[in-house]
Amino acid sequence: MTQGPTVTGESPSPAVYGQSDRPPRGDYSRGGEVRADYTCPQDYAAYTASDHETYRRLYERQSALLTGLACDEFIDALPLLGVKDRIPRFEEINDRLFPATGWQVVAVPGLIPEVPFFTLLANRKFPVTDWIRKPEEYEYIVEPDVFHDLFGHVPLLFNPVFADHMQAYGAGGLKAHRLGACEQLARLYWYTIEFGLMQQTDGANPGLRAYGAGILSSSGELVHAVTSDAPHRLALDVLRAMRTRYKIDSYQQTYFVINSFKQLFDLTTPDFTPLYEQVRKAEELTPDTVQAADVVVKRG
Ligand code: HBI
Ligand code: FE
Repeated sequence: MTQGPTVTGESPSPAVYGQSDRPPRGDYSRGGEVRADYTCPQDYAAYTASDHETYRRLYERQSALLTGLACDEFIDALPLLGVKDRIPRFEEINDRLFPATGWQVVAVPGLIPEVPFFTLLANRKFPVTDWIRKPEEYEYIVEPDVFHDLFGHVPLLFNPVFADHMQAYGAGGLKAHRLGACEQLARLYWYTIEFGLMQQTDGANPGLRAYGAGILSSSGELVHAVTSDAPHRLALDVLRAMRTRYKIDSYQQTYFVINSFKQLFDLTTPDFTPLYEQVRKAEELTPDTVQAADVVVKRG
């Protein structure tokens, strides 16, 4: 478990993204157990039998759906998570993850502000929300919970190329914060790490596959993103993705497609400073827009 200064007296405040008319989920006080870096102990004893059952059912349904829809890298890595019949202890995941790629998962009480979020990633620590959705939210939840964070994000942290990409993203996020460009970078994150598709060319069965955690942790969106005729699918262009607004409470209308994690890593390695300037000058695009300059993989 990460050691950090414990916040005494005052607790870190929750992060709120976008407009919201309901209070943020998660307990950010925990009797003073949330540290200044927003990490906290995973309160494993607090999980009920029903919580473990929710995780088990979500894992079972989602893992049965992956063939032909998820990228090979994800399918290969998922078993490395280990536990499937209850909420895992984060330490037991770290026993495997740290030796594999130097990453660790750390517990957080929910969404955290951008700077602590990027700081953790830059240090190869992935913040995982420790609470799980209630049974009545089984099908859909807007905020990340432990199932989204573990099942969706953590398997690819066992992949060395993707693992390096996530650390670089954290470092890039801290720079974006200094440049006042978090919104632009958050859009790229949304359209790649959360909702990215990959055109898989090698392997036994080529085709369009998901690698984004928001897709991989949702049974409805996994089928929609890969097989539906409705959404647009465009080749990833970093500037284009940064110009595109996104919706957090419906299936995406546009997905951006990469060819490989190596390509994603190469596209996102250059200094984004001049790009942020270009994005600021360019017009914002709605999530359903297709432009003449877009490289269209499949028009919706
Ligand atoms: N906090 N716990 C948590 N999980 C996230 O995915 C997350 C966050 N804070 C900020 C954030 N994501 C986004 O703003 C990033 O895209 C920048
Ligand atoms: Fe996520």
